[in-house]
Amino acid sequence: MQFPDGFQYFPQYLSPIEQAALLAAIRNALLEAPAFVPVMPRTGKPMSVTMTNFGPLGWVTDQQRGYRYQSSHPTTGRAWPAMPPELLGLWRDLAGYPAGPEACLVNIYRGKAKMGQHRDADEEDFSAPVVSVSLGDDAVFCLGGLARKDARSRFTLRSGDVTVLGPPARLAYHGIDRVLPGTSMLIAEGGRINLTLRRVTAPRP
Ligand code: MD3
Ligand code: FE
Repeated sequence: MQFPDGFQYFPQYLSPIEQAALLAAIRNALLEAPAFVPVMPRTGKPMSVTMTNFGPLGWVTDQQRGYRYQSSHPTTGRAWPAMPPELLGLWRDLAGYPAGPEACLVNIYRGKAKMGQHRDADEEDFSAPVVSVSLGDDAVFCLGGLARKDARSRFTLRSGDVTVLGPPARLAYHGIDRVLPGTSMLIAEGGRINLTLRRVTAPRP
């Protein structure tokens, strides 16, 4: 398929050993920062994924205060676990951006979990890319354009695939239609985990 400007796709960028190391770091982080159920602002409708974060800032949402980044876990009140060094290296190698990532959102898909079409627009700095890593079962990724009505294309994201979403694709609509059970052996209990590395604030000049 033909990718939009600013979208880069690196299939199988991470070796099975690198994928397993990241999974171990995620399992460890979940011990201090348990997965939470994100809910839609205003309606309070729960999303089907669960989430946690690495790094100085984490993306959270609740009915009252909506989507935002904050430095503490929504239920424990503790700081998020540190960003694993492998992810800092991945950002340095692929982001093409002078400052480091501030947040790594961890999306956990089990069973029929999916993610509806949305834009990532809660960050202050849209000039920085979003770098994403897929782990576990295959997912059907849906990528649209800058307007919700724009045509969409679909392709499969597999364990070890990395995508980089820089401008102008940075503000494109996208979502995960479904996860295909039993397509990867990485996660023993099945399911999929997606990491998105993000710059949230504009770097100090
Ligand atoms: C395209 N995550 O966390 S990652 C998200 O697989 C999110 O869990 C999906 O969308 C997942 O916000 C997709 C690939 C991705 C990430 C950011 C994008 C695609 C993007 C930003 C703009 C356009
Ligand atoms: Fe997104």
